[in-house]
Amino acid sequence: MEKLIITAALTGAEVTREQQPNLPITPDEIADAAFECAKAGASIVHVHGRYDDGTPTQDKEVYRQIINKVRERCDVIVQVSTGGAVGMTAQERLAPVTLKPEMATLSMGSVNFGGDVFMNHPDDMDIFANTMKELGVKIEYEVFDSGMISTVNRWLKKGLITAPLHVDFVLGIPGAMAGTPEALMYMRSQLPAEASWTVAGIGAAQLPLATMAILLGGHVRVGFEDNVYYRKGELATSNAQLVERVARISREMDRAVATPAEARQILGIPA
Ligand code: KMH
Ligand code: ZN
Repeated sequence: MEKLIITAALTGAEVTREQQPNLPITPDEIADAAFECAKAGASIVHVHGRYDDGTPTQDKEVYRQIINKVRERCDVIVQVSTGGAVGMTAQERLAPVTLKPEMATLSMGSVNFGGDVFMNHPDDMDIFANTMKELGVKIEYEVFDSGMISTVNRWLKKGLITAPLHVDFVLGIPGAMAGTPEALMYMRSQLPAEASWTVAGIGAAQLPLATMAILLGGHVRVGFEDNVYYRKGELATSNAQLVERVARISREMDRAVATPAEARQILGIPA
């Protein structure tokens, strides 16, 4: 089986220091967390910008610092968020892509998101996809609900996007697709042929869905953006602790963990 790509979603836009005291916020803290996660087996870091007071931002300069500081510390694929935070404009959200990171996310539709609505207008999604294509940024299609994988398939059929595709199933957001084994099996059954996939289980769904992905030949995303606990009632001490556990389970199951160079090869990112 293909080696396992582990993505560490280090910060997100919603989690606070009150919920997770070890949440990395500043570019230096994010770079430290990226280094520790890379050491533990992550080959991708999914990053969100924050101002020093914790407010989410898509400010290009904040992302520039994050990317440069991560690169100074270690070799890992930096994947910038274009989801940003609920309520940001599409233009704001797209800003970090102009830095030409190796990878960026592209949310494939609108969805209720806890008590909010995460808006992704089809026209904006088109602009995001075209910009990423033009700049040579590898897209990770973020799929929160079943209609979004249909959209990936529709785009592929129309020739708007081309293989090799990499899809991330984000499962367990209140208002979106459930974080259950059945939901993951359905999503996987809808994947275009040859596409690679990752699962990001939210909260308590993180570990069971990660374990399923290891078995099924998918890839895994863990980290504080999606889950702040190590187990019920016990906060994780770091993002790296969550990465380490997934790497350990994978190795125990005889599935080796990909290095960043191997992940680039699997995803079709130029070295
Ligand atoms: N913060 C969420 C509203 C992404 O990074 O691409 C969206 C999000 C998706 O986190
Ligand atoms: Zn994100």
